[in-house]
Amino acid sequence: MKIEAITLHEIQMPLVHFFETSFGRVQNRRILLVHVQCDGIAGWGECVAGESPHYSSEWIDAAWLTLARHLAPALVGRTLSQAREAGPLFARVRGHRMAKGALENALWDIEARTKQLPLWKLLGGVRREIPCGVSIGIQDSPEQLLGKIETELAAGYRRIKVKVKPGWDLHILEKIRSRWAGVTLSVDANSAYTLDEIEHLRKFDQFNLLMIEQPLWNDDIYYHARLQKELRTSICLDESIEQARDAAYATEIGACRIVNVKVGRVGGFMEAKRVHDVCQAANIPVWCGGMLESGIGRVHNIALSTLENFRLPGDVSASKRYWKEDIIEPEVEVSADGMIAIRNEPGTGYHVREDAIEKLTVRKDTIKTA
Ligand code: OSB
Ligand code: MG
Repeated sequence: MKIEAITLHEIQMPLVHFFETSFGRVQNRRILLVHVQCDGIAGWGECVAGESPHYSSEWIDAAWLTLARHLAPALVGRTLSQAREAGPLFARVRGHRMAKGALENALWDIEARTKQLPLWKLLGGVRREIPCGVSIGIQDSPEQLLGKIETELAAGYRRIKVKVKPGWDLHILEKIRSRWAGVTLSVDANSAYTLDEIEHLRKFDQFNLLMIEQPLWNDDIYYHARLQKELRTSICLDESIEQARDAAYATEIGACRIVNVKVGRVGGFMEAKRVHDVCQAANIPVWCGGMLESGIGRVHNIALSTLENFRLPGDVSASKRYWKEDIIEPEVEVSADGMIAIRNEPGTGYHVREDAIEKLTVRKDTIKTA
């Protein structure tokens, strides 16, 4: 793979419904896509950084500059035989994992199609279908939330996750459980609590939750281990797992019993596979998280979810939950029993609608050899 040019695109797409977490609400997504041109074959990647540095320190405008000034120049003009060789070329740049992941994943896409292999197989996947859950944000009222849950259960989703924060937690869970005593239910706090609130967090135990995701600080592992000892509910770490070493440390000290893997958060497929492997060896199940991706990031999440230790339903759901019209063809669809069937064509198995991307693009920058 001789890398000839890298083009950054910012596209803007409104979400079908706003998405609110403990750190804020988003309605209009700004999405950074990378297009990598190799000799004869091109690939796409999505940088999952948000509109603001609230989920993590990364955000779209910082990722754009990091890609344009540092990461893309480290790749253009080089010849790689495998996508996994990209990581070491980025090593001089600290952090900026979502930016790195976007480029590395585009290279995996290219490598798969060059080898005429489905991406899921190249990654080492084993599943031919994957179970799907939904992540439902904080709503304007409890009634609105219950209405959303009803819709998603009717659509077949196998796990409901609701966002929580102080003031939108126990009373909401009571309402959900009194209507649906048996559904598989999780909560995600996105770091909204502190260790002083242990008595409050203990009250979550009565709701028979599959997990509580990232209750404490985004960069903490140690205090989550303290909290896990006090709770019956399993803790799942999201924000604080940025690399395989974090997963090793977290599982070793008992900071969680489940890990959320987001390919962007850990810097690309290679590190995501390492996180997966570390957790598998520690007998900790993982699942694939989501970042309100367009179709490009979404189908990468689907491919990753075919790895063996992705044992729980992911936040990988149908295109139409997010977008009036997605930028891939076909769109991602979920069956009535809450599964996504894995396509078997070379690459992702989905076609990127470049005409649609051009129409949605609000800025563009190409980096190539001088
Ligand atoms: O914490 O999992 C999270 C979206 C943006 C930022 C952080 C998170 C989320 C989600 C949405 O929960 C998952 C999805 O893409 O549906
Ligand atoms: Mg989360």
